[in-house]
Amino acid sequence: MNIGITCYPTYGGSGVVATELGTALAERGHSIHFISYALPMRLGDRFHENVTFHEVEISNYPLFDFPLYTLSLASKMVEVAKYEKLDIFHCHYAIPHAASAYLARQILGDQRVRVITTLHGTDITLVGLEPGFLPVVKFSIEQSDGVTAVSRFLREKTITNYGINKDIEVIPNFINTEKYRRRSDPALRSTCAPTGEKILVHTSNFRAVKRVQDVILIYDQVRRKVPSRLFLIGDGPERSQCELLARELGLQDGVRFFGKQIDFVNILSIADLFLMPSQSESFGLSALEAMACEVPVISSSVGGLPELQVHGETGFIAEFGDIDRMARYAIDLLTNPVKHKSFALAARKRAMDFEADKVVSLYEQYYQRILSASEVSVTP
Ligand code: GMT
Repeated sequence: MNIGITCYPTYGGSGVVATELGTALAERGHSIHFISYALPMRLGDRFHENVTFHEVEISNYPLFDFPLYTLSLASKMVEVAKYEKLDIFHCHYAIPHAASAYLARQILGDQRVRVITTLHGTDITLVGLEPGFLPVVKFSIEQSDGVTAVSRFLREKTITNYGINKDIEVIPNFINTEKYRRRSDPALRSTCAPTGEKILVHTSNFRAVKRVQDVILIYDQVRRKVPSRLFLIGDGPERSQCELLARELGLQDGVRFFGKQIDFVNILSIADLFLMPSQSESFGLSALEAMACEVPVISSSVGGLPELQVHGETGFIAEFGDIDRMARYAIDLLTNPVKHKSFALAARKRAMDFEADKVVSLYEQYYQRILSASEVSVTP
């Protein structure tokens, strides 16, 4: 198939899923065309024979106070679809990609490119609900030929929040368990935790919904009982506040802010616990990455997290905001080596349920289903 994939190229789960999906499909022989305003972050480190990147240029004519990305993207989609004979536009994150794809499909007319929209999270639970976006989000989801959501939670939210009467296929996020696996590195471990401290990790885009301040407050309780260090990976609007909080609590020796990192399997491989106290999380891809590296997860109970991790087996789940309970769970696991080991192995086992190969096949089958439902011939 010839597939155009549009996603945010920046640090974030939806872009990671789109990029990993595209490269996996390319390895299966499909022709993949990424269409975005910059090279997707995880695409830059590899060359793929069947992958092409098409950059959307945004006009900055002085009349336009605001960049008209939605239109520039639609025009680029039309161009790529014509020249590359695309069968499908696969949009990751509805805003504004699904609207651009709708426009492009209308312009293309007879070429009948199918639009598939994958909903990832705040496009439905937060931003999409703003009055300035809602009618367009609802319309472009309804007009998509196929819609997928990364969890059952997100499918239900889409149906109830928008009153959408449309089949939404749940296709969960996935992980390459060969790449994401624990690799013992005693040298790194002793550099990062020289006196044998336990290592707690959190990775995110440091947006308010991730509650990174809660991560620091949990750690503040943990380190009183268990010698430990906290590693924070990622960056975003809350980072300065978090650095300030860590300093105010006198934690600067125990907390390390690594900033954005592309490949952090080595850090996950020396971690003892992953913290995800989010206020909103439709799936929790970074928790899955940790689980694949045998790191138990302490998380909130929001959104799709209970569909991913099993309370009392792969980690623990607590009410969002219940810092004390999360800290107690963390201390319990960090002070019980036998229990910790069994949770670590269960986390890895659970992660295998989301193995990339299986889930990429689900997407492939879904593409075929959408194409055949609309009686279109597929290019090989
Ligand atoms: O929805 C967002 O704010 C951004 C998006 C992203 O690009 O990281 O995150 C969502 O998509 C991820 C990949 O499907 C999920 O793992 C995250 O749970 C989800 N974030 C939220 O729901 C807050």
